[in-house]
Amino acid sequence: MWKRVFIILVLAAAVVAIASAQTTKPQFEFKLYEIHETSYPTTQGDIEFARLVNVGTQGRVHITVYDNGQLGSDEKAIVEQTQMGAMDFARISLAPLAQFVPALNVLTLPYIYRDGDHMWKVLSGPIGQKLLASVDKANLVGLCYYDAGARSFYNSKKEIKSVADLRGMKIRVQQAKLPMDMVTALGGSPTPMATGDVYSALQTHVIDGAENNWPSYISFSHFEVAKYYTVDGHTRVPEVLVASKIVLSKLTKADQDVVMKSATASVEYQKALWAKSDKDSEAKAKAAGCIITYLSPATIAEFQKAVQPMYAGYSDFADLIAQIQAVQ
Ligand code: GTR
Repeated sequence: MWKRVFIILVLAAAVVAIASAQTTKPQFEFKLYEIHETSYPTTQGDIEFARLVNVGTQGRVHITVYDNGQLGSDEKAIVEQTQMGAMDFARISLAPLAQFVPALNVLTLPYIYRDGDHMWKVLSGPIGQKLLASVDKANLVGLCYYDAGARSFYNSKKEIKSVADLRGMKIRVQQAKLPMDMVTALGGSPTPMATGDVYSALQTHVIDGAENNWPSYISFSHFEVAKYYTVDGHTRVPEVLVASKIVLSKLTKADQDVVMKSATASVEYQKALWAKSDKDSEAKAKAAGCIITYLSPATIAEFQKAVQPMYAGYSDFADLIAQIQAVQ
């Protein structure tokens, strides 16, 4: 009798062990694209997101972050791959993404936000969340925004102290129409280019300069080949985490919810890392001997005035622009 009970107990334990092994073995193995190196704040946000998804789905969904541009350094091409389901998840800049969903452009207009707090009120409020959901039209699922601070100009030639100093300068921009129009409005000559090509283009003087936030200026090593950085803060271009709609639809509704909630839960973590990296990167640029030009409010006003005519080009979104500017 006891022998039989013992055998039943052993069998029951084996069944439980097999069942729990099944829940820990992933049903889905996904790839997440990221251009930045491992310690960069967006990569750390991606890693936290992937961890939360794994915990929340009890191991059913496993996401590997492929950072450092291992899967390519052209974000526009990555968006296309994600639309087709060849890439599962991607963390990309909103500028190339806006090429596929035009209304998103308004979030990247020069000087549209008073400061970083204003931008976050817009992004986490109804306007930002509606725009994030609208990437659905491009066969993507918008998961969350991450911080990318403010972008400014840098170059290898000279200090830029006024709008006039930009005249005729060949400036690399992201592969999108809006930043091209912006450089034109400021008197420069825009050159769209994939991220991975910028360092050598600066080094070989194919371009005179580029524009980006402090952490990218340092982590892409652009400071080595373009030592003049002018803090004009012309745009705030948020980062976005997207999923392929085709891929996400393979999950149960409950697991899709876990994915959405995990993305939202990773935002504050990324923002805190961003704030630190922004300060540290500015300090690194100083320590490396970069020539940093801080502009007076009057000169910033000149930059704002020069880009103002661009707003007319987005008159289809005039209401949206007004709503963004009105957010307090
Ligand atoms: C960075 C952004 C990257 C990439 C890069 C660029 O700030 O995080 O995703 O878009 O700018 O200018 O190419």
